[in-house]
Amino acid sequence: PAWAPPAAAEQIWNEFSKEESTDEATIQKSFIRHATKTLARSSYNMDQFAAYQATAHSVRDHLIDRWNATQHCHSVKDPKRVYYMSLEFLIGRTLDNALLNLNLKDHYKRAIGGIGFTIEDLVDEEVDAALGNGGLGRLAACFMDSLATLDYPAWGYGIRYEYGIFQQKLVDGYQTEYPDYWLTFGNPWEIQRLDVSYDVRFRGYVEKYVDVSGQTRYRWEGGEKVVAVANDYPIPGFQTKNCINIRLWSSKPKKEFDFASFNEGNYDKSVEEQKAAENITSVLYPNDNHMVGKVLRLKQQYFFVSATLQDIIRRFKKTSRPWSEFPQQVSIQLNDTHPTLSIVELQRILIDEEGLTWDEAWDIVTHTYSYTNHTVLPEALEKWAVPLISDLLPRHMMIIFELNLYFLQRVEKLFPGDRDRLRRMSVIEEGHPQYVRMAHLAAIGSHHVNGVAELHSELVKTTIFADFVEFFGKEKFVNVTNGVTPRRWLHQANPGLSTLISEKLGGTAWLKDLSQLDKIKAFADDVGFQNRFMDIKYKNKIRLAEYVKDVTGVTLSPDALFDVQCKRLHEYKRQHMNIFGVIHRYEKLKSMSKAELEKVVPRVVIFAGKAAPGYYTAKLIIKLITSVANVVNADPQTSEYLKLIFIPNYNVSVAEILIPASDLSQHISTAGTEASGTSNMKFVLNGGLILGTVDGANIEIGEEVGKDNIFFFGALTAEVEDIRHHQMYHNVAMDAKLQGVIKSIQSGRYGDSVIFEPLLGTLRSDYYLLSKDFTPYLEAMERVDAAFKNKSAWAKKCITAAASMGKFSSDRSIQDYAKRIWKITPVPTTEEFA
Ligand code: 9GP
Repeated sequence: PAWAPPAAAEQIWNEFSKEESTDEATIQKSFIRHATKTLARSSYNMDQFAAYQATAHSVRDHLIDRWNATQHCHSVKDPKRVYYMSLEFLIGRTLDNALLNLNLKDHYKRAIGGIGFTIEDLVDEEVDAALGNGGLGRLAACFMDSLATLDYPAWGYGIRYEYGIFQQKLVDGYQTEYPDYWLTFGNPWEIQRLDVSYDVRFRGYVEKYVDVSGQTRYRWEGGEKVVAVANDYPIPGFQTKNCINIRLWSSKPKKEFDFASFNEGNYDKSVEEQKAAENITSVLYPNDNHMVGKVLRLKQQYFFVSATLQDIIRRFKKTSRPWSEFPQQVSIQLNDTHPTLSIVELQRILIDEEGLTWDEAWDIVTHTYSYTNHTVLPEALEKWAVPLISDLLPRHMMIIFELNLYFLQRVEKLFPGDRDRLRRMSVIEEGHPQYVRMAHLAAIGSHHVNGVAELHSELVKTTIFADFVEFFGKEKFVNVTNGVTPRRWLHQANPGLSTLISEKLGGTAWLKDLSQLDKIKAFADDVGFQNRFMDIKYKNKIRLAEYVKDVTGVTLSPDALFDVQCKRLHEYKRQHMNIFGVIHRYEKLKSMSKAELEKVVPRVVIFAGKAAPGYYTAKLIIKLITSVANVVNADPQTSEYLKLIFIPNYNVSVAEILIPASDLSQHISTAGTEASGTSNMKFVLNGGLILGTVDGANIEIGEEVGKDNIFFFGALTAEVEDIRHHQMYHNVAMDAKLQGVIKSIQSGRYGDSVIFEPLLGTLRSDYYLLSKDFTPYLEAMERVDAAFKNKSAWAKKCITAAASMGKFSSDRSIQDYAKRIWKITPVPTTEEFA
């Protein structure tokens, strides 16, 4: 270490660096100290937001103490660490989660109450950290919670975007996007580390030279440099001292501004470089499951990769181990292909800067990385134009060509003369221009490739990586089914249900071992328990109804069946099938007599989700939903039986209100398209049932909860290709009920139908099989309605299903990764470091 306290001072350090106690007076003192000293406020100059900030700073002190202890412990014990590299972390709010994980909620409730604020109000002041698009980013956040909770020595690495996912507002029923400047009033949860910074180079040229031993070598020179600065985001585990870190990089200019230009009077030019550098981490790309090949995005990826690797290598070098031990100390997980350049960058550093041979370096690389595939949708698979990479990263492009050559030579050896196979497996897609296939690069450079649910992992092996399975063997391709953290998605989002479960299981241990939920099944027939369980659901529905009233003005009855589909808008997720189903229901209600209407199960259909700003069809689906809602909600004849809501600006905090309030949720992707889904797990965990296709993790949820407690329908994955073929070449007529729905839209009942023609036009080729699945979908809905009528039987289904969700904790996913892929073990932060 650069400095050590003199012996006499050590005691002072030990004494004054201890975590503060959590009695009421100490918390109040800490709150007021932060209000007055950190925020420069006073008792006559406080408001709710300042109170949130003061509370956050006070809680942050606890996090930092634990963070320091954890890092100290890990430095001393020097275990193998896992580095989770992700361009997205969809964290949401932190205050409530931190209080619960630190077990300080009640303490702060009392202490803050004593000062004159209500902790629930303060929690609501926080702006979401929305540095992700959807499932992939939220999965990364759940994984961080599990890694911390299970005491694994782990770091998350990401980008500190100044603008997270855009804010969605509805204007005339259309989605409009507004920037999400989440840092306007600062972010109390991050620790800026101006001392932890690295240079990142772009462009330039490659120089060939002969080193002292006569070896031909290359070095990357020139170009422009920007600086990456670290911002640390502490992530506390639940009921453990362990507190891990997500390190988020922000970009800064290498030199603040060009003084020569400034003196010559070129004021704009003098700050140009600064602006360009800061742009790199300015905004999150808002595409989910869709690749858009923008230079700035490639820059973000390399910037992220370069800074992260420098940081990992600096830490590795502290212990002076030989390079050959790198894979024993370091495991790097690539969350999708977004950070795949990391593979090339490590190879470059090892051969160009550290002087290793190609083979030595490649051996280290391929024992360090593993890669998670999250989709097989062709439009989502990343590929970058060769000229783009050559321009931005000339040395990397050389290395990619070289490693591809060596790889294809090995393929040629195993399958001599099989040219089509070489073409299929190449990292380079031939054409004008050529492209780099990032998934191939990731698979070649990793020791394991995993899919995110059983079906998806099988599809990975039989579709995009079929040739790679033949070449590498099937052991390299594994499944790790996704999971969700029960701390945020049950304990925090649904305190009523969490309390009930803890009461029945005699404590909160189940929150760290979700398999214990199974014991709740014993109460599924108990009418008293059923009533309490459903009463909690009812209260959650009231909470949601209040929220909906607030944001949309529409009144909902909590007695109706709450039917929710909230996720990114995408044709493969088929929100349009849902809205077509709503139209069908509405038309049917309109044709019913009073007596018939009285037998109907009242239903509230709720949509939420963002569409990528450039995704025209997805945005039209939103417009259709809002247009139908205007008509349906204003119809006195039916409004008692059907309400339709689109909740704007879906995010983690909205999900926390929405999910615990649902009776039914829809996960209705065309079979084989949704890799896993994770909200499906959250809904069932919170006592709701699924209406879904035989896709992604729905299948495994079905296996756990039993076929009576899930509503499946629709074509199977194995049938999809044949159905598409048949539809294409055999003039198949559209499903009659769907035709009826189209007619209803075209009648102008929901406004000028011309605007919906492009959406209806997609049904001509019907790639996502709406026509084939529509009648089975409506039939499944009828089964739902019938089941909901029997209150006790419905409660039993919900209880049994929720109690069967033990498998879907992200703790289980993380243990799978740790044991089978990363080969790391827990390192609890012991008392001597605290
Ligand atoms: O579409 C998948 C989703 O099904 C999955 O749950 C999530 C987390 O594994 O990843 C999504 N994939 C992407 O966002 C892009 O590959």
